[in-house]
Amino acid sequence: TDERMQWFRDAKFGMFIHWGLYSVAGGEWEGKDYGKEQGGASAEWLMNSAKIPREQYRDALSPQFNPTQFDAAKWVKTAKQAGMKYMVITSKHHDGFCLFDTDATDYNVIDASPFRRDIIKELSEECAKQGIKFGVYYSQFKDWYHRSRGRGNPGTLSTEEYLDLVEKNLDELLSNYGEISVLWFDTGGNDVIEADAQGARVRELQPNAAICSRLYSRRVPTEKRQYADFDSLPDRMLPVKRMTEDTETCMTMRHNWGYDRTDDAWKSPKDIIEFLALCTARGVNLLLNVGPTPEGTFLPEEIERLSEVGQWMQANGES
Ligand code: FUL
Repeated sequence: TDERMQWFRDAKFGMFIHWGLYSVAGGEWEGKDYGKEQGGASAEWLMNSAKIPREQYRDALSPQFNPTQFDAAKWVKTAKQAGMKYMVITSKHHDGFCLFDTDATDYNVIDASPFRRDIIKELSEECAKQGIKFGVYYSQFKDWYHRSRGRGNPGTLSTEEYLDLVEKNLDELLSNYGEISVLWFDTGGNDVIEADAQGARVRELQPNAAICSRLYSRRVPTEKRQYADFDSLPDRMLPVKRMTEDTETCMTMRHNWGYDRTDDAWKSPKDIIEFLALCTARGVNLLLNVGPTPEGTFLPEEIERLSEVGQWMQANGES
């Protein structure tokens, strides 16, 4: 793992992007605010928080997903200027909607949205072009659209079919987009065999990809997390001592990860810079999150913070 993970150690700082159908809703459903600043779950949890039936969520939001101002070159440039060395985007979050072209489900940006552009393709190509590493977040366990959740919530797929979908999605993500440097799994279940199989698939198709420990449930002891290349700490957590193992923490710029229309709990540029400095001192990578708008842009507040971080990085010889 040592050689394989060297880039990750050197990188220290990356951009996290939460973007999907939930961005269109911006934390609101039928006039009610479900965002985290309201004490609820984060905006990308809307489908779950507002208990929206899958067809209703899909039919309301997917026809509106048309981020015509999306410009991969601009996003990657903004990340680079902030001093970030890698980018990780939600290829599929818990709502099940895929931001990439897939043959395994119609619930994707090409078949189910007017946008019809493969976001993962455009970003992966731009990252390669501009020389930063590219990775994908993929919610392997929670999928409120496809996976059956017991009685009254049948899902479109049985467990077996769902695992098949995950396998196909992984094959696509790991085969069609050049080098994938991070596979950011999230909130794994307790089934170690299932997780190991997914980890093994990643290792097989992209031997150099760094796999996030959230492939496994945190209840699975560390020594049994065979395919976890780096430990992903709970959001914004920092260990008290300097880490010698590969570790990453993530943080968002306000309360919500996905775009939220009313969240104004912005962390100050100073807060962010201090946290980054602390992360670096503890030997922990920081994945700093933005939640782009439904139009496909970063918010002015995000751009301002990223640019201040970039100036600080430059002043400290870290560009
Ligand atoms: C959590 C998810 O449930 C949140 O929606 C978000 O993606 C955060 C980074 O990880 O596990």
